[in-house]
Amino acid sequence: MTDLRSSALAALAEQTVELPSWAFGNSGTRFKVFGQPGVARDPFEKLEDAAQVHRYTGAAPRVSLHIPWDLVDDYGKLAAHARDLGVEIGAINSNLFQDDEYRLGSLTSADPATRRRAVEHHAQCIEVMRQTGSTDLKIWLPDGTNYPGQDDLRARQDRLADSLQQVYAMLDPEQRVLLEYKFFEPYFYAMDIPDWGTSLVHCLALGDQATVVLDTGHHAPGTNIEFIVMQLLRVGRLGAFDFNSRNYADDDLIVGSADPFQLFRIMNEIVAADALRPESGVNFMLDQCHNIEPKIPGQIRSVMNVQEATAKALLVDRDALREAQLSGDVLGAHGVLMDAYSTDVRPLLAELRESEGLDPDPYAAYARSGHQERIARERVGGRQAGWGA
Ligand code: PSV
Ligand code: MN
Ligand code: MN
Repeated sequence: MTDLRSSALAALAEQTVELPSWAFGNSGTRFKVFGQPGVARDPFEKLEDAAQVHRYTGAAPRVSLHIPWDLVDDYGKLAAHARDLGVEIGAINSNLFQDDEYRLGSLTSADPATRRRAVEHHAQCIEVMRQTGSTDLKIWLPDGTNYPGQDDLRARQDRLADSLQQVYAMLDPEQRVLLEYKFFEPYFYAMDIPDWGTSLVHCLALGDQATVVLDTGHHAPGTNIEFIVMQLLRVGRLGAFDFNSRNYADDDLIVGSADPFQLFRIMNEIVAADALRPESGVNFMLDQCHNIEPKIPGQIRSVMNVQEATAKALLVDRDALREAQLSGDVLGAHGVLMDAYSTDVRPLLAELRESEGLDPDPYAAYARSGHQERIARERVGGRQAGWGA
C-alpha cells in the first residue's frame, strides 16, 4: 500500500488537465444565457481566469482556444500573455457550426466552394497554432443530415476524407489533428462523424498525426465509454478527452458530477495502459460550460474531480487484480476495483498539494483570495462564451 501510495503521488504530480477558454465566458442553453458579474470580456481575461485555476490546483497549465470565438489581432501577444501568467495555449478548436454557408455541410458539403472555405478556416487555425506554439488542432465536425435520402451518406464520407486530407497536408511535423465524434446534434438523422469507429477510420487513412478525441458527453446513454478508451489506447489513437458530465445528452456539466464511477472506470483504463504519463500523447481536456455556477470555482472543482478519479485509479492493486482475473475469481477481481474506488483520496491529494507548496484545498483557497469579488468589481460587461473578442 505504501508503494502504491508513493507511486500514485509521483504520477499525480505529473498529471495535467487542459482548460477550455469558453468555460470562462457567460453561457447557458438555447433557452437562456445567464450573465455573471466579473465574467471575462475577452480572450486575455479568459487566460487570466484560467491562470487562477492553475494557481490553486497546480494542475491546469494549458488553455484551449476556439477560433473565431477567441479572435485577436496578435496571437503572439496572446501567447506571451499566457506565458506571463504561467500557462500556455493548448489545442486550437476550429468552428464549422455557426456560418449560414454550412447549413448543408462544411467539410462534407456538395458545393466545392463551401468545402474550400471550410478547409481554409483550418489553414487559419494552423496559423494560430504556429503563432501560439500549440500542437493540437481539434476538429469537431458538426455536419450531418436530418432526413433519410437528404444526401448520399457515402458521398459525404468521400468528400470528408478528401477535405481532411487537405487539412492534414497543411500540418507541421510536430502538429497533430484531434478528430472528435458525436452521435447526434446539431443534426438528428445521421451525423457524418457519429462515433469513434468513423473517427478512427478517417484518422487511419490520414496518418500518424491524426488521433481521436473522446468527448464523454457524445455517446448514447448506456455506452461503455471505458471500452472505447481501452480500444483507442490499444491502437495508439487516443489523442485527447473532452471531459464533462451528462445526465441526458451533451449536457457539458462538471466532469465527475453525474457519474464519478464512470470517470474512475475511464481513468482506470488510462492507468492500466500507462497512458497518464505526459509522453503518452493523451491530452486530458475539459469541454464544459458553467451556466449557473461561478466559472473559476467550477473549473477548480472539475480539475479536483479528475484528480480524485485518477488517484483512485492509481490505487488499484494491479497485481491482486491480475491474479484474481487469471484465477477466474469474478467477485475477487471486482472487489479489488471497488476497494480502490471506495478509498477516500482527499487526504492523499491534500498531501500532494502541500508538497507542491499549494493550499490543500484549492476551492477554499480561491474563495478566500478575494479574486472573485475583485473581478466582479472591476470587469463590467462580460459577454457570452464564444464571441468574446
Ligand atoms: C460539440 O458539442 C463540442 O463538444 C465540440 O468539442 C465543440 O468544439 C464544443 O462542444 C464547443 O462547446
Ligand atoms: Mn467536445
Ligand atoms: Mn459537446
